[in-house]
Amino acid sequence: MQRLEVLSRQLTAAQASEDRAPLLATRAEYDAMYRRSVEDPEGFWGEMASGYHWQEKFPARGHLQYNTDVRRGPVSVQFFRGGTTNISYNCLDRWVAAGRGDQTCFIWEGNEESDRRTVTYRQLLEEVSRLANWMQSVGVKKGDAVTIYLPMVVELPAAMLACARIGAVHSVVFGGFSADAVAQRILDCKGKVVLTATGVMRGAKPVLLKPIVDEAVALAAKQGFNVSSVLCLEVPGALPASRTPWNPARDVWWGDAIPKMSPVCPPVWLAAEDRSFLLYTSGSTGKPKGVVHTVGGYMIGAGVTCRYLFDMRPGDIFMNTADCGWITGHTYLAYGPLLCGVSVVMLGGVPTYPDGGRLWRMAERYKARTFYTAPTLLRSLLQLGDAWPRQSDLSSLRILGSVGEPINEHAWHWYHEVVGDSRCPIVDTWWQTETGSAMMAPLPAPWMNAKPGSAGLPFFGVCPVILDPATGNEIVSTAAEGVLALRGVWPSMARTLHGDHERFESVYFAPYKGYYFTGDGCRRDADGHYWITGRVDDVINVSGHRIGTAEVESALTEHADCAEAAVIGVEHGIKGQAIYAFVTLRGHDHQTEAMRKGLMDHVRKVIGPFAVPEVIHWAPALPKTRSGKIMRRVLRKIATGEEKELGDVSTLAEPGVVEMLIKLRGK
Ligand code: 6R9
Repeated sequence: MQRLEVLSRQLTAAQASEDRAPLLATRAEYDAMYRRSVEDPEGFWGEMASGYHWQEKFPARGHLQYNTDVRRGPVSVQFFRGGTTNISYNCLDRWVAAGRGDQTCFIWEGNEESDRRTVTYRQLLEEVSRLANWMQSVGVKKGDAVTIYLPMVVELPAAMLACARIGAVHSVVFGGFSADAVAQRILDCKGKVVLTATGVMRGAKPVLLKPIVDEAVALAAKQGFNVSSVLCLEVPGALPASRTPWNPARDVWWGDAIPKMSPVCPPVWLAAEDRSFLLYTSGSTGKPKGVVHTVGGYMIGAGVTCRYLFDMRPGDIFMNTADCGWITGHTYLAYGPLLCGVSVVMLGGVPTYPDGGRLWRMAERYKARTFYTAPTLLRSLLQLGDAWPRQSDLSSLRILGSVGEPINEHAWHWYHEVVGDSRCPIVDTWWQTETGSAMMAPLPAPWMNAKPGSAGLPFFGVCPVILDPATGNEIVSTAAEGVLALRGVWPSMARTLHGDHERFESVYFAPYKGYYFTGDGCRRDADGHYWITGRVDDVINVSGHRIGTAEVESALTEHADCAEAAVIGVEHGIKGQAIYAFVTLRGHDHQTEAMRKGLMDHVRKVIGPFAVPEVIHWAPALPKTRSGKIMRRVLRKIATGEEKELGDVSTLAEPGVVEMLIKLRGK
């Protein structure tokens, strides 16, 4: 029986390799291309970019100019200088012109398994053009910011592409963010137009969106900034149109306005270094960073990584569980796959609704070739048991991708053996909002020998270096451990932080002069494979969402009863990390469950549900050094019950605090 199983597995493996030769068949091929990419980035990327449509071609030489060394002057990076293009043209028109207009572009399922929709490349081009025409009709011009606050419906990537078509700079705000957070983002980029929806069902839970936008717009108005138009899509389920709050002077129904627009909208040709979008992400201070990406470089980074890391070819079926509110949804759901002409499978609902088999039935139904997800979701799926994936025929799968956090060995093996039947390489892509596209990954090639939990080898053009955190010196031996930095430049790297180039330089380029500092710790093994060990700054990773501890602390301390707060990340079986907050109240006698709930509700209101602390630990005082710095290292040990390993506490101003906090654990 067992032998039969092994035999059938080998057969499928043989079939898998038969149906398509791997892109980089040998290690030598990768090495040669990699060497070329780092020795002559200008020539290499120029050639890579030539597979795309450029309205005006950039010169073969002189198109790349950069400085990443703060000692030599301002940080600036320019790729494909002199070229003009449009990413929406490359994602859509190019395929329609090539006779692929009737090919499916998006396959969508909503909250209920019976909610299904497919959209072809031609249909999407028309929808995008109508939206682009509407935006132009309300005054949106090249360079203007547009806020997109939509659930995962096909209209979300369509809205992004519509902005790209006319050179508007989109800022997609994840649907889990609160009104305060939406307002903060609208104010930062001065987005006069907001695209949203009535609301959406997530499992059995309705999530309202339009009322949140109304509140955010009112908050922005209080600060003196007026949003002029809100386009609202009616998504059936959560909030009927008739009960949706409405301001006729400002609000427009999507279903009324968009079908009336012309389905033809010529793309605006943009300079390679024009802005394509903004995406807010967390850093180690309370204020989110508006990461700025550009038109040309981002496009090439997204397209080329899709080609080589996921082997995407026109007509392939690619399934991605990411939300467009995060960078993974931008690069590997909206843009990259369409640049490669594939059909993208997307889910608008909860991945475990109505049960643990939902995603696997979708993969079977649409014959997904590649499946891309995050370790946190894998951990919650594997908990539900092997029966769910085994109930579906997953023989169409060829490549499995992972992103967002280091994948633990247990989840890796489950993914590889149970989901992939030991046949599919796991492409564990390490990258960041700021890098724009994947920087390291095991390539999906037979020679790769990917190791469970390792982010593999650098992608073309990427030069990872491991620095000694104390001296800042590069550790040159192959086996090394320290902080991860990147040397040189790559096309899809962020160019600045919106409105704050100084912060861009100080966060990424000042800590280690001459390098881009990633904020991650990393180990390189004797084979040259990279292992990400997690953030070295005050950023935590909850279910693949980046959250700054300072953001949660500032939300807590805004609460009238909170005197002080210190937030740390603790290990969590499913989420990777969970938020653990120590809170000092004004007056210690209110340490009640109601107060706890009040604080949690406040964080929900200021940031959103995903940032609510898992634990609130009452702290009459916090352990501080004599210079007043909170000793987070001590807090981490107290939170996890490892107080025997507190380490050096000689700098503590009040040693009694530690005892007190230990007594209050679990209270
Ligand atoms: C793409 C994305 C970036 C941070 C990054 C790192 C962690 C992402 C990872 C990973 C280990 C991987 N991270 N992918 N850690 N292995 N494959 O997630 O962007 O939301 O900006 O987060 O996520 O810590 O620095 P972003």
